[in-house]
Amino acid sequence: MEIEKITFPVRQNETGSLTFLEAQRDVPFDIKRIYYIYDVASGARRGAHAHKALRQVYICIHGSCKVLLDNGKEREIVELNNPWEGLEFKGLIWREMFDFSPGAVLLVLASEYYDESDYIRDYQEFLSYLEGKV
Ligand code: T46
Repeated sequence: MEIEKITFPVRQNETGSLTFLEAQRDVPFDIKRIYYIYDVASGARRGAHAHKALRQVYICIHGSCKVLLDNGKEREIVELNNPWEGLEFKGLIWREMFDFSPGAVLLVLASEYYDESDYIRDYQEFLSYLEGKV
């Protein structure tokens, strides 16, 4: 699967923990946008789309959630449950987020401003788009 796990620096002492990340250093692109998903209803699924060009890193900064990844050939489920760990998408990947723990917060670092035309929100269209790219 075209993903990479990134481990961010942690500074920890008896008073608590701090994690930081710097664009082009800990995250391999310039960050133009940050957004976060929270207050997710019990049992809800989000996502069900792919991005054509957007570069992203997902970080579950509180609680946990699972991400179903599908590159058209294989499927994999990754659990995110560490505030110091990022999931980088490195290819065209269909994704669905589910199993959010109560209070979970999924933070996303993105390389571009919001652009709906970058989304593929239909699975058949995703497969066709993949074929066109091969
Ligand atoms: C992703 C996952 C993890 C905006 O207006 N601006 C924005 O920057 C974003 C991200 C969304 N929106 C609008 C578009 C929809 O009307 O907010 C609404 C909810 O977005 P969406 O249904 O795409 O939410 P998710 O949770 O399915 O997906 C979002 C991101 O869109 C996506 O890039 O990777 O979070």
